Amino acid sequence: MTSTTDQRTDRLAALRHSAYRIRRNALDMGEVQGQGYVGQALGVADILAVAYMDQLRYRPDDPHWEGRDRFLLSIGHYAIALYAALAEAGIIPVAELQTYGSDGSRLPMSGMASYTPGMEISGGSLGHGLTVATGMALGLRYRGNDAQGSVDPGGDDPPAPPRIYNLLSDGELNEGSTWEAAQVCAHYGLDNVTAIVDVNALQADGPTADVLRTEPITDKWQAFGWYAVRVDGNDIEALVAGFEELRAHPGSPSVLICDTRVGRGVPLLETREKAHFMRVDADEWQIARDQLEEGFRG
Ligand SMILES: Cc1ncc(C[n+]2csc(CCOP(=O)(O)OP(=O)(O)O)c2C)c(N)n1
Ligand SMILES: [Mg+2]
Repeated sequence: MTSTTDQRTDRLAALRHSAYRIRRNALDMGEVQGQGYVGQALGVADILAVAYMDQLRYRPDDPHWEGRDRFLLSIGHYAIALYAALAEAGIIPVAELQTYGSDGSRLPMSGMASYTPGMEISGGSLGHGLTVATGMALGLRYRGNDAQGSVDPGGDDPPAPPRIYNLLSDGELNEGSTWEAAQVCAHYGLDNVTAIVDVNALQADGPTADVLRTEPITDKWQAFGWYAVRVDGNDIEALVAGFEELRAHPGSPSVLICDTRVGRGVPLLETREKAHFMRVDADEWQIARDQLEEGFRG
């Protein structure tokens, strides 16, 4: 018989493999365009692996299922990361990633809800994700979400109300609208809202610490009435534990603050100077894939 420890070890190993494939998917898409927000995608791959392959409830063949957890990507420029995860989750075919950013593709370079299955909102105007999450959570509450929307009649999902997740960036902590939404969530005790902050310490104009200081991030969320946990966002085990801790906390919204590294898993890209939007030479993509595989296989 398999012990609980063995099961957890297997679960973490499967998630590490998913994170590897998400990174692979992102590199493959990056190669199609020769450039893009590849560094961010590599940085959040572990978060997305744990979210999509361990935490979120959804039906891959029915992206609009009422009982699904909603994952809102307010950072429209991170679309490449989400596509990589949606492919890993079986919501879009892996082969379709080759159309990334091309005319007529369902996978535009900035996230568009009307184009892509599983893309809940059109992000890109930074600072709006948490405001939409707040409205969705209130809407679900007023609709009596737990009675109507969340029970999966055909499946064996537990009948819990849908959760709303918002992945936001450290740059979005500079937006007043983020903090307005944070106040509203806390005021209404929206404990089905979970914010996930990608603290990659970077923005388009340079390091976040130079553009507009956001620290101490945990203290700020706590002061706004949120249950806040900060983890190494590139540590699968810490992420799983963090999500579990948030889930077990009722009565207030919760936030997982994730410190990540841009380009994580590909040394060639971890050390790029212009990391916000990367141009990668044609012959470097295979080097990147090789480095990724080498790091994963250990
Ligand atoms: C409201 C708004 N202001 C400015 C921009 C332009 N912009 C696009 S990405 C970006 C950087 C924001 O920081 P972050 O998301 O942390 O960047 P990254 O980690 O991807 O480098 C900015 C300022 C925008 N999209 N929306
Ligand atoms: Mg950033």
